[in-house]
Amino acid sequence: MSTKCYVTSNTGLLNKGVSMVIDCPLFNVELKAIPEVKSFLALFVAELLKRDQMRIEFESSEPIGYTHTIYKFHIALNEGKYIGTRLVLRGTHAIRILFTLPIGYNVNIETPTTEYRPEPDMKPIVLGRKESSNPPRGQVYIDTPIVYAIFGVPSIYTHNWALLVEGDVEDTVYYTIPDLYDLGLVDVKTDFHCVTGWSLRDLVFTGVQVSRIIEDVGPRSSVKWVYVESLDGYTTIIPYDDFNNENSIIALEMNSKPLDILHGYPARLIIPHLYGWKSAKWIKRIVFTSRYIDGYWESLGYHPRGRVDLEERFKEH
Ligand SMILES: Nc1nc2c(c(=O)[nH]1)N[C@H]1C(S)=C(S)[C@@H](COP(=O)(O)O)O[C@H]1N2
Ligand SMILES: [Mo]
Repeated sequence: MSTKCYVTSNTGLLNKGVSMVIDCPLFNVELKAIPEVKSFLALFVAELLKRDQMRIEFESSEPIGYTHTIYKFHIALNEGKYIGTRLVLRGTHAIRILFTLPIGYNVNIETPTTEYRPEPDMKPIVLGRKESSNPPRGQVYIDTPIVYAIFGVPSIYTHNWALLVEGDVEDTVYYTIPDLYDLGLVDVKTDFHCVTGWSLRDLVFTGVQVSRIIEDVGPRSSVKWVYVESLDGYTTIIPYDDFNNENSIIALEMNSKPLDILHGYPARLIIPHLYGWKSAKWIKRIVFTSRYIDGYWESLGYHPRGRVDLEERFKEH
């Protein structure tokens, strides 16, 4: 059972009462039914957390696309606290297991742990998809947008809102809303794909091409990643080459109107060829960096890049 696990933490997790995530890739573990899932979990937990008196409670299962499923369990601790467990399956194969440890609970992990450090994948980027009435693999088109706000909708004070762009750059720049309009806007007509399996067709976003911002700040040649922080505490990370795509924009409008507050007003990222969780809403800070850092969903096992055409839903090792 011994495997190498990653340990990660960030303020988004802390907001959720989680002090750290232990994320363990699994290889060739076939589980055909829930009882098998549960007994596998019990074994794994006994090994990793050195606890054998445990109550494991099933919480829910969630399909992710057609091929993946997340099974969520609780391992009950004292005082109503619990260790959250997410078992990620592709078909009948368990590919990762993640534990979310509550604040104030310490474990001695005897399994070797390390930090997740992917190299950005340099496979050429496909620009958009050819016109097709079929959604990408594992996705279904729906008609009405679903709003996601994992930390709730933040309060926005437009008069003192500014977007800070910094990191390994020649010039740090703050943009107010008028500053962004002054840079000139472009329209991007695109489908939008949430990793959980829903897609929206033909949305029109209007905003500033990120290449304009890149011209302004001048990222250094060491830059490989772009880390994004939002007003609600949400974070995500994008490979620099995917960020710097001609279809990537800092969107201010959707379907010819200023963004609705629920969809990220005053500004959100739109990176059409990546799953929706990379398109952070209510953005406040963009950091160019040579170093990979997990954002919120990446710390819960989701892919460092998230390309839709390659179905990059979860981390692969
Ligand atoms: N700040 C912030 N940005 C976010 C999220 C969020 O919870 N907070 N959810 C992400 C996810 S998972 C998706 S699919 C899209 C959904 O965009 P929508 O709410 O405009 O439909 O926003 C992304 N950006
Ligand atoms: Mo999503």
